[in-house]
Amino acid sequence: MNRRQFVRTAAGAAALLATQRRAYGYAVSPSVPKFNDPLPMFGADIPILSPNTTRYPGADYYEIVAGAFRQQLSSGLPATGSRLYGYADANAPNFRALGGAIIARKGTPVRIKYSSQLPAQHIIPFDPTIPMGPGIVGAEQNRIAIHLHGGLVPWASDGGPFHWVSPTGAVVGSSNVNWLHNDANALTNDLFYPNDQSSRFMWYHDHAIGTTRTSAYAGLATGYLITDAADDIVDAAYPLAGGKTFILVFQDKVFYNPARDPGFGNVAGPTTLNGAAAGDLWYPYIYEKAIWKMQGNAKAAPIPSAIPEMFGDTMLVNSRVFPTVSVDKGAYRIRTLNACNARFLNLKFVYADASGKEPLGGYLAPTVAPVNAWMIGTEGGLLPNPVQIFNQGRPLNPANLIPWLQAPAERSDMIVDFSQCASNSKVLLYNDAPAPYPVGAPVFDFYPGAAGNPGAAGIQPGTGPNTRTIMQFAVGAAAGLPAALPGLAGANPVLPTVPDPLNGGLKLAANVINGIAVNPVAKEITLNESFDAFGRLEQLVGTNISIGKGQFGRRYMDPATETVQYGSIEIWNVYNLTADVHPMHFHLFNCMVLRRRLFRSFNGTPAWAGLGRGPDPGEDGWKETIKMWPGECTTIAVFVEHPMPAGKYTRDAGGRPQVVVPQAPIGGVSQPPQTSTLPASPRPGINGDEYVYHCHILEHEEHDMMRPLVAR
Ligand SMILES: [Cu+2]
Repeated sequence: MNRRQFVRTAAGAAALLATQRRAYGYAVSPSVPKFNDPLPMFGADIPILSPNTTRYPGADYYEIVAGAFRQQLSSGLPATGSRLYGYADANAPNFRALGGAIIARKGTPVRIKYSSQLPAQHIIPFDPTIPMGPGIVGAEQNRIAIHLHGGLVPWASDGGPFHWVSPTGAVVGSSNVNWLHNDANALTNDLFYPNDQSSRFMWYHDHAIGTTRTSAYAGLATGYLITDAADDIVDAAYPLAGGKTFILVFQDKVFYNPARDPGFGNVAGPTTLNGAAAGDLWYPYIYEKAIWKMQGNAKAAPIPSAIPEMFGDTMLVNSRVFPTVSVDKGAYRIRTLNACNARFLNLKFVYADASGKEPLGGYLAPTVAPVNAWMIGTEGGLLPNPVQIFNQGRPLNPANLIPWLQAPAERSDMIVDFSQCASNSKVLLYNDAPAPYPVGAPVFDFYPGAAGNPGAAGIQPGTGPNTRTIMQFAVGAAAGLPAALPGLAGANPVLPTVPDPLNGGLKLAANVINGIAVNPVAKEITLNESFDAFGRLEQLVGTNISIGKGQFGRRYMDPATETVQYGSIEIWNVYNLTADVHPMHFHLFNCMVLRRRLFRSFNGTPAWAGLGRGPDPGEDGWKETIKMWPGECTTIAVFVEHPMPAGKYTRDAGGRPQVVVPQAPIGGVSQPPQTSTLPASPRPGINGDEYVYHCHILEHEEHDMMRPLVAR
């Protein structure tokens, strides 16, 4: 049985029934011209915060506020702008989409105090019926929790689901502890990031339970870059004009078009949207049976309702709709982030036709542009060696049609060489990943004449909606930098691996690595699909122990089942019993892909279908967001480092980590340092340090594909 056959026979592909839509169906965005607007650049158009370096000597200190604002995201959208959420410097708030980015240096801690100015009512319909834990009510739709995605940080600064605070700080989630503040007005809204990680492109985004998917969609997300000496060498080889950092953040959105959905501005139920205007963000709020599977004779879902996956119809890069950027005929270092809620991106470079806006050769057989591209890093930093992704625009391995498939939350660090492209040509960044991935539903694929999409007739060439033509590179005539690949060997060491002839793929090279014994007991994890009390699809994570009726899936609020030890190496086997690829994201630790292996059936143990295969190209470094394919067991090696290692941070009598915080002088009088001790999580049943792991399809994460991760 191959992957596709499994998908066909599996018990529940998420969205296969899309043959008709209601008036308020999915393609509601107005037509917006493509490639008219310049690509915003981080550091120029998108604010990068400046640290206060004197408040806590030796650390970069930031005060960040989350707020609502309006900004025009396309010259083709109303000048009044779209209503958005974002981050800004709390002392001089200048809210811009994706604003509040941070550049950190390895070895220099970052401290953050954060607060919320969000409105009491969310700008995206709020569904209180998905699990949110005790004591959380709709009036706290403005709560926030800042999670540093990819950060090796003490658990109390992880910004997990229950780390949220309300705007005044008067109400906090049950995981919030006050350990860094020693002043009289102690609040629990501060964070400590040690930054003892190699260079890597991370991001921080909201993670408050019940509003993660909607607050991230509304805009609470931006970049967080750690640099180090190895990174400097790469940057020196690829300087960009003005010293700007070439980052591409991809998002799919829907912009409200009142002609298509008159009801959106006044959604019945717990939330009304207080006058959503044309051009504001639109988000699905009705569980449409015509699109989503529903259990048997289930009663109607509430309105507004959570939905299984949010797919936009209009693509943004760096907060701009279908932008364009001029490049020389040379090589660039480009870091990317898929910040879509649910959409996978299978990226490639294609030539544009004479209009410059549509793919030459059409949508089904676009003409590749002769771009050479190498991946040099992913979520966990630099790879052991550069991996060529495209040769003259074509996959290096002709059988691999998805060499640059980016799931939500995945990042890539790329060297992209336009030198072989025709002078003054237009090159489009093109995506043909089905949505949901990998089966796909035509209703979520937007381009002129899109087969099977009932909204395609309204899509004209040169305009959105469109989810295939993401952005345009306007290639000039001048020669640029050569693609001189950096030597990466030794910059970011990985665990040693060897081929595993018994199982296929790779295995760790030894039972003891760097003095650490590999835990001989692997963790057995399952990814599951089920239905909730309303008959709605829900995704779950479980172990290989049945909880009855052959079901393995557990909910986030169920007791923790995964505990890891600091300073350990473990093997996790994750069996995907669903029909979707799930990008599983692990807080706290990085991991390495060892093997993916098909199984025919799973009843607690797998019946294998042959040997497994090793990691895909570009997966041979550290990762924290890993694609888990349907019908496969993905085996990963997990390295659990302590975010505050004993050699650098002291311990109290009970063995709890401490951070000694230098204090700035007050009125010229030097102040003694303060010692802050990190407590264990107060949440019942955790009995240790509390993290989570979850699918990074945000609608899956919140309903309910997330589990506690306990570290001790
Ligand atoms: Cu998922």
